[in-house]
Amino acid sequence: MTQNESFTQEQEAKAADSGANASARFRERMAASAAGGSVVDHERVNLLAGKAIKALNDIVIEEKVSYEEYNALKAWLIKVGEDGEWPLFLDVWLEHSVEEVVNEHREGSKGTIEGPYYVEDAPELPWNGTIPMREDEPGTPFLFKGQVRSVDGRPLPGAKLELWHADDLGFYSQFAPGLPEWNLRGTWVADEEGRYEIHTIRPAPYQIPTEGACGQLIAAAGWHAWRPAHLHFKVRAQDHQLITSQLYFPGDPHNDDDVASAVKPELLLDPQPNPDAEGEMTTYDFVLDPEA
Ligand code: MBD
Ligand code: FE
Repeated sequence: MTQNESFTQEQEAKAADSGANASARFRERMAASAAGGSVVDHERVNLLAGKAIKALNDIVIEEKVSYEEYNALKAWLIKVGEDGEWPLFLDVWLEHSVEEVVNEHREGSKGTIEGPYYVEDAPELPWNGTIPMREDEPGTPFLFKGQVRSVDGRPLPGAKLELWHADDLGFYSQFAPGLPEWNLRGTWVADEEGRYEIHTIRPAPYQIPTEGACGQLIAAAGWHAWRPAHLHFKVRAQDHQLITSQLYFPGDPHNDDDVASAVKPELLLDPQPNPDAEGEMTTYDFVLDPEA
């Protein structure tokens, strides 16, 4: 049994905040980028909204949906908004398809979804820095090292790697309360050969909040709420396309049935005992495509 399966009520309440906080943070980011809702032209809205509405109507007709079911849907959709869980819902059940089509032609490293818990401007650290964490941060020490290169093999000096991940109980700073602001979030600047050496801890498997609307859907459908343990990355270098990715640990029971469908075989790490220090280490190189 992992720690997540023995959640206390207090921990459940903390997890519930995470979904709602993601809504507020997303709204702020959209306001800052001025992209909120006005950038998609009429023709595409007509096409996409039209197709989405038709797909739902087809389901109603094919499956002979009852008024009880229709009203249950209406009540649930209202609750998703009230609980602030639209970012959670969309990132868990839709973002993976967007990521797939947008990055279809990439030659470099695979990416995957960003999810709801990214925060810009995490503290900058040297190429071999230790992630901000609490003095008594629980978890196995984890050394993650590698190199950022272009698809032609050229190292990319000064590349920036942002890493964010959950703590040993599955909580993200700035979304669950009671954690230092930048806990387990940082930005590493690669050295003159594009190399980095990140000192952190291994994250725990993660259960999406179960007490809100998304959890209600999962329970009602008889699904599960688990994501495998994962590290989130954004990697950028001059004149190259940004990669948003996640990396996973072999043997995690949820690598094959991630609730967010965001695991790819290329994203599995191979951690080994660290011969020079306590804990584990692994290497992983990021290969970036040049800007289109
Ligand atoms: C996460 O930590 C996450 O990465 C995704 C995709 C959805 C919910 C929580
Ligand atoms: Fe995550």
